[in-house]
Amino acid sequence: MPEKIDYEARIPNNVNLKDDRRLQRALEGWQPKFLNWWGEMGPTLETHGVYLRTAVSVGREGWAHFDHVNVPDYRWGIFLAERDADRRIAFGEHQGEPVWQQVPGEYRADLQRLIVIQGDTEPASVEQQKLLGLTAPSLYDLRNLFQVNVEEGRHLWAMVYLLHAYFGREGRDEAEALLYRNSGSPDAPRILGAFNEETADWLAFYMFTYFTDRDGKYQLGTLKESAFDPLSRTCEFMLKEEAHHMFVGTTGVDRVVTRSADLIREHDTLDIGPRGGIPLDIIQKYINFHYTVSLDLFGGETSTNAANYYTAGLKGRWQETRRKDDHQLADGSTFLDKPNEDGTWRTDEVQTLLALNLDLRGEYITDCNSGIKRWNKILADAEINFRFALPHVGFNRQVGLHAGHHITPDGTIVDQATWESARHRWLPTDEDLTFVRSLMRPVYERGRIASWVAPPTHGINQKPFDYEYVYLT
Ligand code: BYC
Repeated sequence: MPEKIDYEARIPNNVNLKDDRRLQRALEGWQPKFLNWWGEMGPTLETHGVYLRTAVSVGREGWAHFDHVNVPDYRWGIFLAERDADRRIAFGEHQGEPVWQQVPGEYRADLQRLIVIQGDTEPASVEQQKLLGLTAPSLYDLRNLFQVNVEEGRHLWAMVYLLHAYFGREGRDEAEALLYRNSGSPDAPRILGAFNEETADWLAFYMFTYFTDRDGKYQLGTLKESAFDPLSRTCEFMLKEEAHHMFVGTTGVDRVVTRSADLIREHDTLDIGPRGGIPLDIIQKYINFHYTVSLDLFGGETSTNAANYYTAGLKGRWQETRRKDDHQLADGSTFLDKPNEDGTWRTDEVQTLLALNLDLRGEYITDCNSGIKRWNKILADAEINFRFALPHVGFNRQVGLHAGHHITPDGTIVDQATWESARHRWLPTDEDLTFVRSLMRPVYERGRIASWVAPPTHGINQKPFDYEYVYLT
C-alpha cells in the first residue's frame, strides 16, 4: 500500500482507488452530493482563500502542507495510515489472529453500525458550526474554524470510503443517509444527542472542540484497536487531524479565561460583562453544559453492546495494547456508584466486560480535568479567587444510569422542583446565551481581536498572529 497520496486523481487517496474502477465510480458518484451538501450545510461565510493544511502523506513526518486554499476546492480525500503487515488482533475471542482485511459476515451489521454512528457525527459538527464564520473574533480564529470544518468533512469521507468499499449496497445507502440527516432536524436528526445541539457562539465552539471533539479522540482511539484493519488505519490517521481540533478548544478556552482575568484585575470586579468580557460564572455554566452532553456520548455505564463489540474484536479499550491484563475480561469486576430513589447513593459491583463504556469515560474525565487545571492556573496566577470544576458525573445527564435523576453539580440527589429552581445557577440561561451572543461581532482586520478573548500566544505554522490567514476580498 503506497504511503504517498495521489493528488492527480479526482478523489485524492492513498488506497489505490484507480485500481478498483467500480469503487472509484461509486465514490465519484457520491462526491457531487457531498459538494452539494457542503454548499448548503457548510460554512456560510464566503472567502477567497484560507490558510489551510492539507495532508500530503500519512507517514510520521511532514504529512501536512500549508497554503491558501479556496475552501470549496479543498482536496477532500481518503487517507489511511500505513498498513502493518504483521498486525494481529489484540483482544477478544480472536486475540492473536491476523487482523481482518475484509468484514466477517457475522460482524457485518455491528461494524456497519459503528461506522455509521462515527460517520454521522462528522458532518453534524460542520452543520452545527455553519454560522460561526459570520462572527469570528479574529482572522486567526476564522482560519481555525475552516480548518476544523474541512477536516470534519474529510472524516466523513473516511467513513464513506469504508461503507462503499466494504458494505456493498447497504453501505452505499448509509453513505447517502449521512448527507440526508441534519443536525437539529425535527424529521431526520443526527444520531447522537450532542450533535443536535446548537453551537451558536464562539465560546460554545471552543467548549465543543474541547469536550465533544475529545469524545471523538477517545472513540476513535477504541476503533483504532479494531480487528477490522481498514477501520483501524483510517482512525489512526483521523486522530492526527483531531489533535488540532482539541488544540483549538483548549487554547480557545485559555484565551477567554485569560481575557476575563485581565478585565477582572483591571476593573477590580467579577462583573466584567459591562466591560465586554465573559464573566467566570458563565464560563463555568458552559463547561457544565458541554461536558455533560459529551458524557452522554459514551452510552450507558454498563452495556452489552460494548461487551459484544469487545469480545468480537470490533472496538477495544483506550490504549488496549498497553494494558497489562488478559484482553479477554471474562473475569474481573469494577465498582459503579448508582443513585437510589430515596436520594442516597449505593455502590454496585459490575463485570469489567460490561463496564467498558464506563472505563472509556473514566479515561476521558481524567483528560477533561487537565483543562480545568490549566484554566484554574490562569486564575491562580492572576490571584483571582475563583476556581472552575467539572460537575458530578450524574449532573444533567440524559443517557445511562443517572438519566431521570436530578443530581446537582456536587453530586447531591434532589427532587425535580429543587433542581429546576437552581438550574439557572448551573446551566447557561437564555439571558446568558443572549449576552454571550451580543459579544459576537466579527473582527476581520489583520492583527485585531474581539474584546472578550485574548490573542493566541502563537500563530499557525509559525506565522504571526497578524498574518492574513483568510482573504476576504
Ligand atoms: N444518543 O449499550 P448502550 C466524534 C443508544 S464523537 C443516542 O448504552 P453503546 C466527533 C445506543 O446506540 C465520537 N443514542 O451504548 C466529535 C443503543 O441503541 P440500540 C463518535 C444513544 O452502544 C466532534 C442504546 O442507546 N463516535 O467523532 O455501548 C466533532 C443502548 O446503548 C446514545 C462514536 O460514538 C446517545 N448519546 O454506546 C466531530 C463511536 N448513547 O443499539 C466528530 C461509535 C447510546 O439499542 N459509536 N445510545 O438501538 C459507539 O461506539 C456507540 O454506539 C456509542 C454508544 C458509544 C455511541
